[in-house]
Amino acid sequence: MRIVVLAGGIGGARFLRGLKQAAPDAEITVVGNTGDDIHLFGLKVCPDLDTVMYTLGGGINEEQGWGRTDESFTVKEELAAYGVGPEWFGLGDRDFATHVVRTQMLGAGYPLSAVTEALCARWQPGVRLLPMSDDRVETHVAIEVDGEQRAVHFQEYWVKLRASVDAKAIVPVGAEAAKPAPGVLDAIAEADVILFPPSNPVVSVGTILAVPGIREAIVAAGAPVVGLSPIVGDAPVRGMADKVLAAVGVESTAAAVARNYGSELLGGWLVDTVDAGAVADVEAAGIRCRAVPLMMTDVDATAAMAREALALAEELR
Ligand code: FO1
Repeated sequence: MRIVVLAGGIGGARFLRGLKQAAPDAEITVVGNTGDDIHLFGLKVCPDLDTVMYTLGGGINEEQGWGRTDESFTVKEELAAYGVGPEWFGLGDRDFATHVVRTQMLGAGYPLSAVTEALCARWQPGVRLLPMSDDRVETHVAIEVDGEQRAVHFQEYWVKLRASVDAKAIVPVGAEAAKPAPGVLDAIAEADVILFPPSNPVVSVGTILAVPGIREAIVAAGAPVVGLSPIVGDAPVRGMADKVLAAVGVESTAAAVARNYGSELLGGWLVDTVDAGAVADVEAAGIRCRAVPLMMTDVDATAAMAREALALAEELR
C-alpha cells in the first residue's frame, strides 16, 4: 500500500510513528511543510523536516517534541557572548550540525529535496521524506503592535511571542511561485491513501496545500483522503492552532476544521470521542466522519488512530 502523508512538525511526526507501526509494509511518502523554515546564523533550519527525521530516526527530544535528545547549548551560549542572537530560538549543538551540513550542501548547489535525502541516509526514518518544495517559502504572520500592523516570521510569532497577540493574517510568502519538489506530485498521483495527520491545518497542512499543484493533484488523484482532527474538545491538542485558525476565520472546532478543508479535498475525517456530537455536522458537509480516541498518548494509541484512518479510507474506496 502506498500512503502519502502531509505533515507538519510534532503532531505529524508522532502520527507517522504510529502509522509505521499500524502499516509496517506500507510505502510511506511524507510531504513535509517547509513554511516554518528560518535562516539563523547563516544557516538554514528546517524545523518540521527535522522533527519528522529525528522522531522517526530515534534522535528526538521526546519531552519537547523538537530538537535532539541529549542536547547541549555551548554554541548558542558562545554566540550570545558575542551578542549574537536571537536568544529566543533554542538551537542545540547536535542540532547545529544538521543545519551546517544542510547549508553546506545547499551552498554547493543541491536542492533541499536532495539534501533531505542525504540527511535521512543517516537517520533512516523508514519513510520517504520530501520537502513540499525546493523553493523558498516562509510563513509570515501579520500582527498589530501598538496600533501598527507588522509582519513577523512564523517562528518569531510561535516561539518568541508564544502566539500571545492575535494573528491578523497568515501569509506563506513565496508559495504562489513555488513548485512542488521532485517526487511530490508523482507520489500523490500513485497513492492508495492520502492522510492529513493531526497537524496544524493552517500553518502546516495549509501551507503545503498553498504550493500550486499540490491541492489539485490530491483532488485529481482519486485516492481516499482522510484527516485526523488536531482539535479535541474545541481546543488544540498541542500548540496554539486556535490563534492561526482565528486569523483565517475558522472556529477552533473539529467540525469547522473539516469544513474548511472541504469535501472536494477531504473524503473522511476522524474526530475524538469527546467530539462525537460533531459527526453529523461533518457528514452534512459531505465528509464521512467517525469519532474515535485521538490522543497520541503513546505509540500503541497512535497506531490505533492510524488503523482507524486506514479503515475509513477503505470504506471510502
Ligand atoms: N520551539 C520552541 O518552542 N522553542 C524553541 O526554542 C524551538 C527551537 C527549535 C529549534 C529547532 C527545531 O527544529 C525546532 C524548534 N522549535 C522550537 C519547534 C518549532 O518552533 C515549532 O514547533 C515548529 O516550527 C512548528 O511546527
